[in-house]
Amino acid sequence: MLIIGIAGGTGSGKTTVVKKISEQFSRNEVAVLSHDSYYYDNSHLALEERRQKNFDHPDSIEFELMIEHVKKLKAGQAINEPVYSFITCTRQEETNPVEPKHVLIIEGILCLTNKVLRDLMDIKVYVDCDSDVRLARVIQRDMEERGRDVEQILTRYHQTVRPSHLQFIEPTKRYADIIVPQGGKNKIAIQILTNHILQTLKNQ
Ligand code: UZR
Ligand code: MG
Repeated sequence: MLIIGIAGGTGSGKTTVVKKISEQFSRNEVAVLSHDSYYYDNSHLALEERRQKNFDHPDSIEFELMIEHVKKLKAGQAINEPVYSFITCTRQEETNPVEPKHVLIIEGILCLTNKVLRDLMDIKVYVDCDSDVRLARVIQRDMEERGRDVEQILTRYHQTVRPSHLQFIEPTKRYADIIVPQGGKNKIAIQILTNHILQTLKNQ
């Protein structure tokens, strides 16, 4: 199994890069694990308290469970990925079954911050994007998909998203084998990555 880690700031285009790579393979070849699914469950807190949490801090993710799942997939076993709601900031009752495939893509803002997880990856990618472009995207997306208004998004951006990006996320660029500028728009980088995956699969 080839394991690829894709990190980068919020709104940098990670999900788009993953989608564009996956589209070039058949469904039974690529599995995707997003670390957004592994946010700790916060149901013991009141909704307002949950929303105050710093979700851009490595401690907000249950890396132990994610690592256990990656190791299982690598060993050829299926896992049940948790399902997390950004609206309620809690884990849902249901889980999402993930089967082992030839390629496993792990994506998430903080996925290169954890050494154990990093060491499980064969290729590490950092999707780079200017922070004004990221913020513009996050405003639009969080209003449409994550039930926030502009004021809440900007307050959070200044209080936790930006400082944590600078402290935890941006520095993981140094671990990347490949840095992809302009995220999902970067057709050449996506093609190079896809070709590399195809080549590796062929040689396996
Ligand atoms: P991506 N996040 C939430 O907004 N709510 C949650 O319950 C959990 C996470 C946000 C988080 C981070 N912080 O910037 C973003 N904020 O999800 C990462 N605000 O997700 O990589 O898809 O942008
Ligand atoms: Mg995403």
